[in-house]
Amino acid sequence: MRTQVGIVGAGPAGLLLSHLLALRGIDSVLVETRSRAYCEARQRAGVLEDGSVALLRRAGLADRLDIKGIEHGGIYLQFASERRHIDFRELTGGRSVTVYAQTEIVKDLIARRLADGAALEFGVTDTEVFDLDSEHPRLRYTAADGSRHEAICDAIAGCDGFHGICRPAIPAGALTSWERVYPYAWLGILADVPPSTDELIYAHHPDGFALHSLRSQAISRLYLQVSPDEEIGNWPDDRIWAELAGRLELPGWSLKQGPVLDKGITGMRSFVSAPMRYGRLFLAGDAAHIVPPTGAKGLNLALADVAVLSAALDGLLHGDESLAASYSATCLNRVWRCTHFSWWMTTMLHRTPGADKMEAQLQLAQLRYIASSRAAATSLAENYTGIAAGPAWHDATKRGP
Ligand code: RFL
Ligand code: PHB
Repeated sequence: MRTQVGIVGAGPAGLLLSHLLALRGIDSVLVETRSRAYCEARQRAGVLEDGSVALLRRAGLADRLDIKGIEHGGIYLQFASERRHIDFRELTGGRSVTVYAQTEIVKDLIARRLADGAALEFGVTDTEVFDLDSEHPRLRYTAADGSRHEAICDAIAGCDGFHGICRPAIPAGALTSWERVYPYAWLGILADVPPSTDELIYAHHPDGFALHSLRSQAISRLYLQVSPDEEIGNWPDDRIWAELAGRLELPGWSLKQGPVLDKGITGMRSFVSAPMRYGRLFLAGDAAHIVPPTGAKGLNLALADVAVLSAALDGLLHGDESLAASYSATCLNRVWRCTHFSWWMTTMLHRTPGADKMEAQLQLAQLRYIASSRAAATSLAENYTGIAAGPAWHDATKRGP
């Protein structure tokens, strides 16, 4: 089989890339190990930067997003029994974020790719990528019916997440990676109850971090900091609600409780692997970098990577290598900014097991500073709503012509 771009992984990165390439008249084959139902139900991110919303609109993918997405003009930071609003619109000249679940983006993308007749295969096994430093890298996989296939490509996009096969296919000496594993995890629930807040609440608490998010006016999404070796079986619903109510408690406010629809525990790490290209294999999204979820950046980074990659591949396939050559550096600029922001939010808001008493005081000093200094609050707001990466902001402080 011959295709222009072989894409591994039907998460947001792989699906959006195949659509953006199709808009440029470039064909692709996209293979995914999981079933369509699994991909559409996997509970993950919920917050889109305004740049991500604009990208999805430009790509003609925002019909449902424009109806169901909920625009938020800020967040609440809660600490020392106070809840302080950080007003993004006011601080950043009108910018906002949109609450729209990753599950919905994935559903929108799959429906659109199938309607457009894309080569999209779920339930594949034994995916392999070869000849990465040649002009025709190959993608091999076993389809759901057991037949073995080989796609001869002009380029391969590794969009197969942190545990995928593409990054490990790059010779070890060609990559440098940086990693930090945090000594805590998030227990997340999806609950059939209207949210008890109009905007997200990020709460610092002596018992550990808590986050109140939402999926719609009827469905809440909440998270609790737990130990990374915690077992979900130790957390019956009553215990989860009691812990959430305690950590989010505020005089005059109460947490509405309801049936738990889904629950799970996720570990937290920061990870960056560079460069994001080896020969004609390009890595995008979680395959190349992971951030802890506290800054709500992972999905946005995955979408931003493939926006850059679609233009780079278009150039490469038409004889202009310049954007492909700068792909990794362009993306890593944004990746490192978000890696720092996510680390900063995470370490400011979570209780570090075994830390001395000084640590909580330093965290509270930082939180009070954000709540009282326009400069500090603006820094949080512009990072959360999304800094447009690229020469414009990189060079913003340079003087002269
Ligand atoms: P994905 O979504 O992991 O998709 C990779 C796909 O590749 C498939 N795959 C393979 N397919 C074929 N052959 C193989 N050998 C394969 N190996 C793997 C996998 O089955 C999968 O379908 O990566 P992608 O596309 O890069 O997207 C990244 C995002 O999913 C991720 O960054 C976000 O979910 C992170 N994240 C958040 N990001 C935000 O921007 N805002 C948020 O509010 C936010 N909240 C979160 C989050 C992640 C969380 N968890 C569970 C880690 C909250 C949580 C709890
Ligand atoms: C979510 O709604 O799932 C969510 C929101 C904000 C975060 C992380 C996750 O920082």
